[in-house]
Amino acid sequence: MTNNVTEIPHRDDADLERAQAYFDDIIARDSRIEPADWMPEAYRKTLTRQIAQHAHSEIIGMQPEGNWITRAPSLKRKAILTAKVQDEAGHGLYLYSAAETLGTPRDELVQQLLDGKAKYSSIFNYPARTWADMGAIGWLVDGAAICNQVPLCRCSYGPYGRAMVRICKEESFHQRQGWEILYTLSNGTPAQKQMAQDAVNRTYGPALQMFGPPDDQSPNSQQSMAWNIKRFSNDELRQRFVDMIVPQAEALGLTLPDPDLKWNEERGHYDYGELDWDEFFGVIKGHGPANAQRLAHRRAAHENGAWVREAAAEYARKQAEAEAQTAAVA
Ligand code: FAQ
Repeated sequence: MTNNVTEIPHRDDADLERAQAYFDDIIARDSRIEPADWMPEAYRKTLTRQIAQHAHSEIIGMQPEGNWITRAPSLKRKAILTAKVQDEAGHGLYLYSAAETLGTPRDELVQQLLDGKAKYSSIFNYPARTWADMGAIGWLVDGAAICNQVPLCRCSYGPYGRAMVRICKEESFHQRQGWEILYTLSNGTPAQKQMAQDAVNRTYGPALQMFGPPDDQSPNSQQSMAWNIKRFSNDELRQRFVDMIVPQAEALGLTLPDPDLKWNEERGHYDYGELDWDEFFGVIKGHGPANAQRLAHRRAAHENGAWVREAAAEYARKQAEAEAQTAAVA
């Protein structure tokens, strides 16, 4: 759904009220806000925060798997993993573009990440210890990402919702390839099966925490849901994910490391145990096992890429100069 809405310039209080009423009407009709539309500053701010954090997560999220490309066990596995990591880079780029439409330039957003001021997903602050982690990341991390992101395809902000459609399609392939790695290991030697189980044990809790803090500790959820940015609360999506992965784990022949996990007939959902929220809040404050390493690596990659940015800027300058000269002659 799109609107052919043009920006309503607001000059006085009455104009502002009309603009706000127009915005409220678009949200009430479950239609879409586009970059040129008027929007409340708080809406712009929360979207810039969420989309930029999401973009940073995709970019930092390349590291745990990127580390394993040279150690993939076959040419086929290497090709698949390379393609997946490249997809994540692409997701980061669409998302920075979507965030830029809200008015903050990409280099400013990237600088916030490099300065350690912007958050990115907690999950990427854990090391990937064995090849089986590639399976667990694909199955559980991409699986959680899909569960969280499919509803975002209906986000009220047009550029974000549209970017999510393609991202979700690619994440589905990522989840399948992870599941298939684990399935192969689980049906391999006892040592391979144990490696798969250990990776699932490591990844399960942090993957469930990707959905964010519990609803009663989530300061942004209520307003984001009222604005149709988020469609479900953190706990609702976490529950949906748990219900989805329990039968998948059974099909894999692996167990999920939660003694409290059991079907609740009355609720029609699986009950699951309390997660370690102290650990989560520590990780998002920068104290996870790999936070420092991830940021150091990103800063080094950014510095190494300086010459590309300089060359692109110089090329653009020369093109503009040539166009200006042509225009002056004509
Ligand atoms: N990690 O009030 P809420 C992927 C922050 S992409 C770190 O509940 P909100 C693909 C939150 O930002 C994974 N920080 O916040 C892939 C807020 O910060 P503030 C990323 C977290 O926004 C796979 C504060 O805590 N996905 O995996 C986390 O309403 C494999 C309070 O929280 C997205 O970004 C966390 N887990 O809900 C790539 C999806 N949770 O206010 C490579 C889009 C919360 O201090 C390899 N984002 N925080 O700045 C969202 O859906 C939402 O932003 C939530 C958080 C659900 C993440």
